[in-house]
Amino acid sequence: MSNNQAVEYEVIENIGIIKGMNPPVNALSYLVRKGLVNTLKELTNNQKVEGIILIGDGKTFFAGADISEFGKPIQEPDLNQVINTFEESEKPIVAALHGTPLGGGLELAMGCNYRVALSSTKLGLPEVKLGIIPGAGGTQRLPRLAGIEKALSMITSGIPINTKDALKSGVIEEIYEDALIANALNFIKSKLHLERHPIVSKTSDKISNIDNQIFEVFSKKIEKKYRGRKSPLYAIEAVKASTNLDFTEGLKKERELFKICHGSKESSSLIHMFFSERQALKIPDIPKETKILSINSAAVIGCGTMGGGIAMNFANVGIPVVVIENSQASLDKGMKIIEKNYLNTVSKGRMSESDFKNKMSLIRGATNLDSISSVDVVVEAVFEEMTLKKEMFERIDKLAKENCILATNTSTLDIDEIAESTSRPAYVIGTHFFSPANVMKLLEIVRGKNTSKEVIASTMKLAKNIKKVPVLAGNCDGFIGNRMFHEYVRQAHALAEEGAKVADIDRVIYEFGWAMGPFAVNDLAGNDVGWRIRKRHKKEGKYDNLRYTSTVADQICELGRYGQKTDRGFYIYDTQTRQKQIDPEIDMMFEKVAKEKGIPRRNIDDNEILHRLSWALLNTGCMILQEGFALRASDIDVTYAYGYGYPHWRGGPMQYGQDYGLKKVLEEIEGFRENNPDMWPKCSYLEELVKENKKFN
Ligand code: T1G
Repeated sequence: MSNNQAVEYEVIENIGIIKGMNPPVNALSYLVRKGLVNTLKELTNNQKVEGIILIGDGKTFFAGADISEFGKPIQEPDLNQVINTFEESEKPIVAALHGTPLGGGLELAMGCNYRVALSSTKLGLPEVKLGIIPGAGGTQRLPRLAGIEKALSMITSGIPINTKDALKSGVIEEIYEDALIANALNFIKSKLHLERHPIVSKTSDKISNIDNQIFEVFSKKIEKKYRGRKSPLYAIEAVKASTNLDFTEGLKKERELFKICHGSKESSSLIHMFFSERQALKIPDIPKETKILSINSAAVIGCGTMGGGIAMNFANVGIPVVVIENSQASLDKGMKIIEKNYLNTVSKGRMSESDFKNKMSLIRGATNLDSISSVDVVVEAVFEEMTLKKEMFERIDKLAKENCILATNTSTLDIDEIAESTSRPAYVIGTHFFSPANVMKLLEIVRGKNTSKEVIASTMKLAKNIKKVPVLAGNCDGFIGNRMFHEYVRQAHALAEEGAKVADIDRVIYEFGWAMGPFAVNDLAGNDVGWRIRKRHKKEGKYDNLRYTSTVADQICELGRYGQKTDRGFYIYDTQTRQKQIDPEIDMMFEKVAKEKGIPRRNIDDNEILHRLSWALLNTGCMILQEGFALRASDIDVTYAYGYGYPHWRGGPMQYGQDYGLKKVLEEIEGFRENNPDMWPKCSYLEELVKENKKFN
């Protein structure tokens, strides 16, 4: 029977079953909340009903509050009211969990008397990932169920746990392999004879006599791990309240802290990220029903750092992959690195020995290109050099089977030129992985002018399957990510030539929340990579007339200071510890170059460093949007958050600028342009947005 469209119920014998019907994830929207309360009332009044099962229809139990309602006035009943009604029910309720009971969903389940689950269920309180804390009793009920340590770990990380863990820590009572409803029916029937049923908020054994030191230890850990973030710290405070306040007061404290987080920039930025990541999957000119090519086997050409990492992505999800090198020695070396990477995970206890063996068995090495003849996708990851790539694609074209996706891992080269060396440009696409390729989540997918819709849709799907976050880019030099990064690094060099110290530039960026500053990144990636690209640009006549041309970057490469791999780059690295040390020599090199170029030196404050670097990214991002090489500003934000270590909680380079105010950003850019016209190309798209007082998309 239907209470409203979002909640239905039925009665089987003496048990009422309340079912959430809000696809795709049963988010607890207003209609669901209202439906839940009304349905419970009906079942309470139904004399025949002695016990109740709460379940979600479709792929999951309630996966949390409806995020799209955030920021709008709350329509009652709010979730706390719903949970109270369930907790006070006269008839026992079991929450039957499957899929992803997350956030408000798990909070609702904890308001029921019992919880049982299918074994594949993942349970969690991921609110900190949205810059908030659990706001419907999660910080008060989870510690009572699972203990302080488990609650702190789950709530501050936001990472869901599996059912084994949930059973062990007392969050659920039983696990089933299948037949959830039938099992839940038996479960609740077996409890009907009891006079009393457990109520989580009324228990306290697991929160008594807690040593307060645990909160300090967690806070210290969190401050380091989530540098700059506030919500995980508020979450700790809320959990602490469960130990020194009674339930009602604890709930009030949670609400108070929830409200602080709810209105924060951290939260709006992370929510922007959540929706942007999903939006990036939608390609306007590619209909949902586009045919998807199935990918059950893969080949990766090149088993260097990138190739090996790419191959691991396939093996990790059970796709057999052949890696190809041109000599047995290089292949052996590459395979050893893959093995070492996996063994590292095993030694940390994050992978079992049998899992390791299974993954390694999916990766086969070969020195002959013929091995690609039966695979569904080939990813070329050879040296970044056009002639070499074209030769390789000519050979791949001759050997690969019909319908095979031919992907290149180029980070800057022209996809169309590569595609022209084959007889099937419709099957050629860019798949730009980020280093280390087995870790970094971003996959920049580059469409050439002839890439077919099927190939684009299939590659986007493949990216999801191998657990990457895909963003579609157009075929311009450097695509989205590196085209912007190139300007960002050029700006960093200009700052250093004008008088900012290398270490100060990196410090400002690190303090802003990036994983590393631009010079440290270059040292990590290898300064020779950019050097090669600049040499190619020079050959192509690009940037010839520019005043800032990363002169010192070229000079240090001429000195063999390629970065961490040579123990010297913009910094000096300790061979053993990798600890970096400032090298005054480098700042002197910048000073010398400035003198030669006639660039006046001055003191540059942190604010100017941050804004010039931030707006260099934003201005280039706007140029990319104007030229149609990115679909939307939010795709650029996703690119930076998942591929470049940009702090998610700042929302990405475009959103950060928009939050600051595009009008102010443009005014500052115009000021910077007076000094350095060639670094700040005028972008009519940005000017138009400001003129019309509009926002991105
Ligand atoms: N609210 C609204 N929409 C949601 C949603 C939610 N909670 N979760 C997912 N969607 C949409 C999503 O935008 C997408 O839409 C579609 O559903 C499928 O999602 C009071 C305050 C559940 C693991 O943080 O982690 O409870 O793009 O592509 O890969 O304390 O979605 O198709 O139009 O991600 O199968 C806490 C967030 C909320 C869970 C499923 N809950 N969701 O992954 O599908 S805060 C969360 C997820 C809260 C309380 C607080 C995942 C998923 P579209 P999808 P999926």
